[in-house]
Amino acid sequence: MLPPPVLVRTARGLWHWQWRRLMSGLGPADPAGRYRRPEAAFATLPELPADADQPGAHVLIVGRSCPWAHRAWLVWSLRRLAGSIDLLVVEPDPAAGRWRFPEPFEGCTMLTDLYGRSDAPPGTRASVPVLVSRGTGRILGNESARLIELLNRWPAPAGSPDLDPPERAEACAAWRQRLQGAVNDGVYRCGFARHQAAYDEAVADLFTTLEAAEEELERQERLGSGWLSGGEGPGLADLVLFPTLIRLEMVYAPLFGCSRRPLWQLPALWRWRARVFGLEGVAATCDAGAWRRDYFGALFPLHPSGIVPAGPDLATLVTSPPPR
Ligand SMILES: N[C@@H](CCC(=O)N[C@@H](CS)C(=O)NCC(=O)O)C(=O)O
Repeated sequence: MLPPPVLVRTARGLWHWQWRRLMSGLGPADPAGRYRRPEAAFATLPELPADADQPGAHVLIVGRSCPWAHRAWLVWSLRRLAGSIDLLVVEPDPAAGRWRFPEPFEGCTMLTDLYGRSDAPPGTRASVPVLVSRGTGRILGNESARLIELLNRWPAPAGSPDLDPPERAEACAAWRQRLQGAVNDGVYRCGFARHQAAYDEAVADLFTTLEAAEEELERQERLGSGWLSGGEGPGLADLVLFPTLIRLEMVYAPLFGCSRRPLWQLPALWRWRARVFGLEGVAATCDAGAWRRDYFGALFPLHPSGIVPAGPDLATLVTSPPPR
């Protein structure tokens, strides 16, 4: 027998109230219910340290599921910085909502311990990516937009690409600026919206920008390039777009409602995504199982059951041409 309507209404009202409280734990919102990303504590572009080329003197800490960490990992990988910067992958601790070191690092078991020792203001979110000096645990930076610029200037082996060459710097900067708000943060603005209008605005921004990227990539392909800011190889703009788009069908469409158009309807973007995935070292930065587990398992307010969906298989997103 169905419960009486008054009970249903009360239960819904209570759940909704509780849901709004839980959503505040995911991030702040403005009065209109639009998600607002908190500022990083070490947000300025760090100086290139004097011992930058000393093997192992610095450690880049990333988490597999984090798209902001993914962009730093991609730059580290494509510029072949493994000889000078160690990569450390932290694991999520969903019960505590924190990042945990696989084994103690600089005497810390949790990333919050490392941040606690730094000069970050109390209450700072212990986020990835973060670049630290080994031995002292000093944090050089934790804002991915700045870290990728630093990693692109980091001394690299001969033949490593410059991902932001002067001749495309202007186009690259313009795309990065646009993608950051509408796409990289845009998927979170969709998923963490508190009201329909906030979601509608975010999803419109997201897909308008993806459609603009589609047009630009078509144009670049006609010019003989396959990259967002032109040229013969990927630039920083490509590397900030990729972590978001590779998670689209797997996480952001089903969980955050980023589903206005399936990506196969944007065939130049689809081809571009496969092109980026095919670059040496990129596949190793992609762990679809971890993405699904971390997002569906940890974002309780959006997915209380915690059930992790089965697909889609990453290989089907990056190898096959889009359906015509
Ligand atoms: N401003 C940062 C944001 C990074 C960020 O939000 N990282 C998330 C994972 S995707 C995190 O580590 N959050 C931990 C927390 O908020 O406690 C950047 O772009 O580098």
